[in-house]
Amino acid sequence: MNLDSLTISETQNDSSSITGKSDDSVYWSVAEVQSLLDTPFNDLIYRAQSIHRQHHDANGVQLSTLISVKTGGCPEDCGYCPQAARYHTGVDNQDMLSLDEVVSAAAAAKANGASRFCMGAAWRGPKQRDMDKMTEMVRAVKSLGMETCATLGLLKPGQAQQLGDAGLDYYNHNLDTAPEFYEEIITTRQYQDRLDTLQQVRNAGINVCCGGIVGMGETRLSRAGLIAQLANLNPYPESVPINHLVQVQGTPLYGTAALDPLEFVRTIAAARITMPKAMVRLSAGRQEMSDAVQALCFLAGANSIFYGDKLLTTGNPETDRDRALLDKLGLHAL
Ligand code: SAM
Ligand code: DTB
Ligand code: SF4
Repeated sequence: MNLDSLTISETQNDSSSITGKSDDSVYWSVAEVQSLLDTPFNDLIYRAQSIHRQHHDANGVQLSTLISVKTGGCPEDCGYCPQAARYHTGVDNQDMLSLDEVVSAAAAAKANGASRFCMGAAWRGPKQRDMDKMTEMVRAVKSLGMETCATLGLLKPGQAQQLGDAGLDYYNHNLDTAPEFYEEIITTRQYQDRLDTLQQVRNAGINVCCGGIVGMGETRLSRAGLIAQLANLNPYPESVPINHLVQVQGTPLYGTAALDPLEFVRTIAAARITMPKAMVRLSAGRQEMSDAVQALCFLAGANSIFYGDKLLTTGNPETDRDRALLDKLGLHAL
């Protein structure tokens, strides 16, 4: 670690008030993020909530609905993923959905109150024939008046631009975890490949949606490493999904020791403090979370969720349960 830069960066931290750094381009060392995660819980949540209120509607939650446009049979080896062909998880492979199927799902999501529709595909990355279908889907969903998002894996040069030209608002591509833990989870693509795809998305003028997964057996230091990587992207992502590992039988990570839910809440708070203006999404894993833990996540600065009965292949809380939770907390959809 470079102690000089740590000192400078900490000085920036010290000079700020309890509400933290407000300069968007500020650098966060892993040590600084770890010291955030080490903060007494009440102090951490207070600081996160204070920053949250400076930049966002304190009681607003953005709703994104997911659809898997191409399911299973993926050649990659992501250790958490039920869609990797090499693991036997019981996911039925499904060819690409038709345009009609996608448009009616998007219209239903809109009618339910979602503002963004995110299309996911179990690919290493899209081939050109896939791109033709994807751009058609993006155009059609956009014309319903929804925000569009896609998560299709690694992009080759030119592909981000094609998606942008079709009206794609956000591209989701996660760093997943800290660089030093990454190779224990995925070997078929490198961390740098992900950073390259994110850069292409930026260059094409598309908003970046990038986050990770916690509960994969990583240390608190690795959670700090993930948050620092995200926060130091320049600029940091507009949208930051924090996923809790959904353990799926047949994947290598099935049976990983459970993470203390309060560690998850701390991770959300660190994301909020280090990326004040981002939408921080309480993402996969909500079905297994109590209302109380989710409420703490909103208090810690989460202001977006995946909304709809299914994520890609696994379950998400029923929309009725989510409506009841939002009502109970006095939260409204953005
Ligand atoms: N195939 C593309 C890719 O990997 O970029 C897009 C879809 S992939 C399923 C999108 C993200 O979903 C992954 O990067 C990972 O962060 C998340 N994810 C997948 N399986 C998960 C699980 N079991 N629990 C939590 N998050 C998961
Ligand atoms: C993200 O960060 N989480 C979503 C979305 N982006 C694509 C996916 C979660 C997938 C959970 C496992 C599944 O349903 O297959
Ligand atoms: Fe494939 Fe994406 Fe799953 Fe990795 S996370 S196995 S790339 S679908």
